[in-house]
Amino acid sequence: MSAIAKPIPARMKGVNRAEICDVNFQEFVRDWSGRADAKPSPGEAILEGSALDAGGFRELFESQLISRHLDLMARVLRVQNKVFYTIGSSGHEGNAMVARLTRHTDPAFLHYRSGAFMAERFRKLPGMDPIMDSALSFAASKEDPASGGRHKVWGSKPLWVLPQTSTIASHLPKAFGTAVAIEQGRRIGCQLPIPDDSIAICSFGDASSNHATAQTAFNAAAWTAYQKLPSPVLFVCEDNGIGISVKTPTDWVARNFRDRADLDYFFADGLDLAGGYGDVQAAIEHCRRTRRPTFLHLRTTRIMGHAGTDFEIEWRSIEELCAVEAGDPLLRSAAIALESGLMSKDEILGLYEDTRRKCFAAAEDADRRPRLTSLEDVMAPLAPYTPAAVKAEATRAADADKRIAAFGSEAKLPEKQPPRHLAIQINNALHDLFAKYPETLLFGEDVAQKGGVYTVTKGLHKAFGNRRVFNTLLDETIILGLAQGYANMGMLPVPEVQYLAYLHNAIDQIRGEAASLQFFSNDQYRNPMVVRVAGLGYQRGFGGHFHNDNSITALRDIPGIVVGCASRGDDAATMLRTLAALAKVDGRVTVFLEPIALYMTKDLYEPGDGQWLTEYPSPDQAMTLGEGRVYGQGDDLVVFTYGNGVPMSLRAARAIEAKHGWKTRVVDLRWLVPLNEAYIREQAKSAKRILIVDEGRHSAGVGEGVITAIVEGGYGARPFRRVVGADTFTPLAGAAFLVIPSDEEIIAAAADLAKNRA
Ligand SMILES: Cc1ncc(C[n+]2csc(CCOP(=O)(O)OP(=O)(O)O)c2C)c(N)n1
Ligand SMILES: [Mg+2]
Repeated sequence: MSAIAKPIPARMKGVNRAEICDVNFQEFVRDWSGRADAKPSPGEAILEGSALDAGGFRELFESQLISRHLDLMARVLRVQNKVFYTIGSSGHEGNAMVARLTRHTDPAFLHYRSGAFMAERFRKLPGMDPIMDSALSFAASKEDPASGGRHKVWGSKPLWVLPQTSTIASHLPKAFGTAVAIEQGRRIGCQLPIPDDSIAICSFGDASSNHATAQTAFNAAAWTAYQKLPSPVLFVCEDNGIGISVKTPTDWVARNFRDRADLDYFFADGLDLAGGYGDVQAAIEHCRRTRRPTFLHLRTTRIMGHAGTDFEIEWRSIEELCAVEAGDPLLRSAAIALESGLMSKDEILGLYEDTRRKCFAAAEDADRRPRLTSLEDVMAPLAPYTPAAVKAEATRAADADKRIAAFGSEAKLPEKQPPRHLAIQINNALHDLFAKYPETLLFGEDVAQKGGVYTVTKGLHKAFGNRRVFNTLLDETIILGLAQGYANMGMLPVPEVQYLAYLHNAIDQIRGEAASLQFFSNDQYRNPMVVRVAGLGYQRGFGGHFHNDNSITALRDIPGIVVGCASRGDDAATMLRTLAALAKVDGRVTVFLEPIALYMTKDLYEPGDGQWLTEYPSPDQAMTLGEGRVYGQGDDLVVFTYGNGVPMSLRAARAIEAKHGWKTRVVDLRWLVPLNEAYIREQAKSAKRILIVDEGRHSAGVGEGVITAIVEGGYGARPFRRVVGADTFTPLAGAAFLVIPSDEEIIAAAADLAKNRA
């Protein structure tokens, strides 16, 4: 006999699904007609056979209700402009079980549907108020303890919930990185900020589990476990069967993850606290005990659409909508409360209304609190810089005995050696960083035994061992995710991206993630790092585009980061000290851009002149952020440049002086992000003519920034020319040199300026 579909009452066909779910719950409780057991004591199983006791159930149920009423409140107050976010947690309230069964010191990287998880985690510390804290975040209040009003985000410093961006899946690599760091920190003797047996928790949706950034984290975790290395990360896939409007194929998540090698799969029903609790517990205990990556597939549903703006009624059938809403986990929780005899109908409805009242009262209160009203306030946590402390830290030498141990003997200290080229001095500076900071880690592709493809990291592995210098799997996203993880656990990561061209496929880990953490957490969380990137053009006999990439623009517009580019060995050493100090003192994300073509360059003007070799600066010297290096005193022509442009411009300047009789000055900017506009103007002030030599691309490159600084400084009337890379990819062999500036072009640009008598 075929089932006869029940007619859907008119009330249920309404447009406002939040109201319908709200009424559904109340009607469900009122109309419940089952038989109640005798009231259980708090320590008794909530239902026969359940791993959850009655006391625990009650708290979880309360957390679920807080989460639900925050959602309902947001829908009502959004239209009054008191709340600015309506992506809810309804249908996902089972994630409170994960919070209950983990510790508040287990770092959590959460999906945006984590209201119940948060409410439950708030119980772990006394005196905290999940409703008010959440309301402040919904209201974008300056007093929002998670982000200071910058983002509606689940976050808490005391509860170890690191705020996440809205980019789905982008948090999985750093969650994995944090798990690895928990284990590795102990091994290198670094004091962790959390207990040694902590695990990293990471939740995300079913659709997000397909994302490349998620997949690479699963892969990296499994790759690690396969080698019997620990990575205690709990991946929680909150499977509601849909991503905005795209359905996940039935059983896809189970099928995709159930049998993955070295990713241990558990399923739990997140719609049923009594039924799901034991399975959630099993997954968490497994992760903590075995230190293996664990995949918890948590069944959820999505009530009230993707967000307040998603009118599901317009694109889904009413029958389907009603069926989804009938699976509301709060109906199941109410039924458990009633069946078990724990709560009466009136108690449940009383608690429901009481929670509603609290959420609305908190939201109204939050609406009266101050919001961010000045640009200065908004940007305050973005790029902290305390120059005196940075200078003091950068010029603080490592203990003499540690340096001697790092370099082998006193006689081998680099400052006692003859002048050397860039690659050697970077290598020396890295040794020094390792001697100075025992929490430094260097990792990337081929950096360990081989010492990098250009031998820049040679000897570090031998000197400091596997635990501090190691090869990663081949994935830049993971390299940068690891960096964030180590930073979260108090270490100083120095990840290497082998070529600038390969930064681009992973750049969101800097742009969206690492660089934004300080901003979105109101400077409560920092992930300091020094990212080494080898790049730029002019390599002879090797290359093509991918080894000669000159796209610096991708880094230029990332707010808050620092990018330095040293063209000679002594500058590299003093710059690295400052980058590390910026990371240590101010928590900054810094990038050290290494010009590959200058690694081995020894001569400047003539073969054999050795003029591009430099002495190693003593360890009490450091470069000030933003300060360039000036060659020559002249004003007839001032050349602004960086990287390979520096030696080229110096050579060209000699020819230009000879030809035009001009006294020149070549300014190596050294710091590319942020550009020091005041410094550029100072240098431009007395210039009679200006040349900008920029090996990056024509569009949106460093040169554009220099010109803007000059023009905005009021010096735009000076005759100027720009010699700059073309807007093209770099071809192979000799043709590569056609697309980037040359000595001859610089000389020609000066000749052109000479014709300009203005
Ligand atoms: C990288 C990225 N692409 C697209 C989006 C837009 N977006 C936000 S949520 C979402 C669907 C996510 O679905 P799922 O992972 O199943 O989570 P759910 O919302 O169902 O809980 C999409 C496409 C995004 N935030 N990030
Ligand atoms: Mg989903």
